[in-house]
Amino acid sequence: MVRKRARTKAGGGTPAHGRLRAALGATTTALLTVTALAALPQTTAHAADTLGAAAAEKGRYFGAAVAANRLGEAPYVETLDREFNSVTAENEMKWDALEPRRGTFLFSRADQIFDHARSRGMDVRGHTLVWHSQLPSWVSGLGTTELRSAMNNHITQVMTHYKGEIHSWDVVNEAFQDGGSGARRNSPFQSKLGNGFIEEAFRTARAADPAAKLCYNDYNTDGVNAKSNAVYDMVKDFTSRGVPIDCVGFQSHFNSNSPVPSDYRANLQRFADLGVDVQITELDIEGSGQAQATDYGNVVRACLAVTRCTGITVWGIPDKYSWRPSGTPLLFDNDYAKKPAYDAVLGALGGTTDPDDPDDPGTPGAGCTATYTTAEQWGSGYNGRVTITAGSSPITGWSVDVTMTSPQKVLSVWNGSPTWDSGGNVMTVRPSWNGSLAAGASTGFGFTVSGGASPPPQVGACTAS
Ligand code: G2I
Repeated sequence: MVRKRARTKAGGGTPAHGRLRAALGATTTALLTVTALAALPQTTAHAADTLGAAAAEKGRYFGAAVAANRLGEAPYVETLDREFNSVTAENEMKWDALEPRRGTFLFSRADQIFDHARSRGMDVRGHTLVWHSQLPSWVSGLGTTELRSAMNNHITQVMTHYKGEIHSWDVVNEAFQDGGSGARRNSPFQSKLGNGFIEEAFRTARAADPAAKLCYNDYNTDGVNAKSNAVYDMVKDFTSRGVPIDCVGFQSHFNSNSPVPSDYRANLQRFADLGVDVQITELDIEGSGQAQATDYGNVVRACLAVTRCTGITVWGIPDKYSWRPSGTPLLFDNDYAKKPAYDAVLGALGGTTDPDDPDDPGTPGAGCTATYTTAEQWGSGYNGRVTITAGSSPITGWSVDVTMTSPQKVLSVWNGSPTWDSGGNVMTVRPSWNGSLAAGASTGFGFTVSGGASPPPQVGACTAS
């Protein structure tokens, strides 16, 4: 059995949830230590230097979507194994892959990914049980009674195969329409089983694997809008009636037409306030350079600001294998070099890149990067620190926008000169005395905020002069 083999290899068969709980316990201690050290000037604390390790120190997982047919490529596997501690099968656990003919289940491709991950101690996200897309035609051809039985059988067979080993399952994916209607999307499930199909799928899933977190997953629900309101109402209804649901997945596919919403964190928080976990499940952001890096950093900071945001998955590893490669939306370039977006994510997670690592060039070319950390926090405020690092050419000046959330106010700024926008919550910080930096050199500024220990500020791109 795949499950038993994977458990043995994973070392002692600790179930995914047990390991997550252990990581959370360790995190509390690690956070206290880091906070205490950060308060002491001149002290160097060891910071994690991979995405997975840095996220684990914050009690989160950091995952990637993986394709089975890339597992023979050395740099792909090297990057996956080094950086990530959770894996989602990009296509291999979808209905057309697992049950192409009624009652014939083909697990080998999915098991390849599952075994790779579990044998290395990574968590696995299950994606996805009930979805209108990548659905074999035999399913769409069924009548109501047969469709109900096929849906419940598919959920039960697949979840039983991986029972106790998948930390979260996307039970239902993309069941709501885009646009302002808030209506359900038309699909064989919707048209034949009606609104109740979602509830039925979740009840069947709970019975099949009680240890798995059961998620509803969708896109264009990342900010507050008609579609996310409809999902919100469904989750609220489910939790009030005891329908089993544990998490909501926010796919977070962003580009210039669909940018990171300004109320991203607030939207995650309102779902968390319903008593479910939230997860960023398919993150990718089209773009390049500092603009892309800033967006990635902001997404990570939003997750960290929401206690119940338990992890982030990026939808692929190098740009060339993204489902939309021309948008270069991922953290690694086509040669697996870390992009500025990688540095921003690692920085936001509290890790640091290793300056001696030849595979980690940081930001190429002129320019600068800005990374944010909270140095100290107390009941009603915090001290923030922004580190400015020059790229591969010297710079003579820099500027960074830092945005606070009302009613937060900045009480003081050191090692930087602020100017304020008319609304009073965005400050543009320029050097006081520390504008000239040699290539690769760093400086920083700090500031004290009152009016709330969270959320952390949104830190924009660094502009060099
Ligand atoms: O479209 C992006 C994602 C939106 N949310 C749900 C995700 O499951 C979805 O993933 C994408 C995969 O990244 C693509 O790789 O889902 C697509 C299908 O809806 C996947 O594309 C398919 C191609 O359309 C097929 O032609 C191809 O055979 O990938 C298949 C396997 O490579």
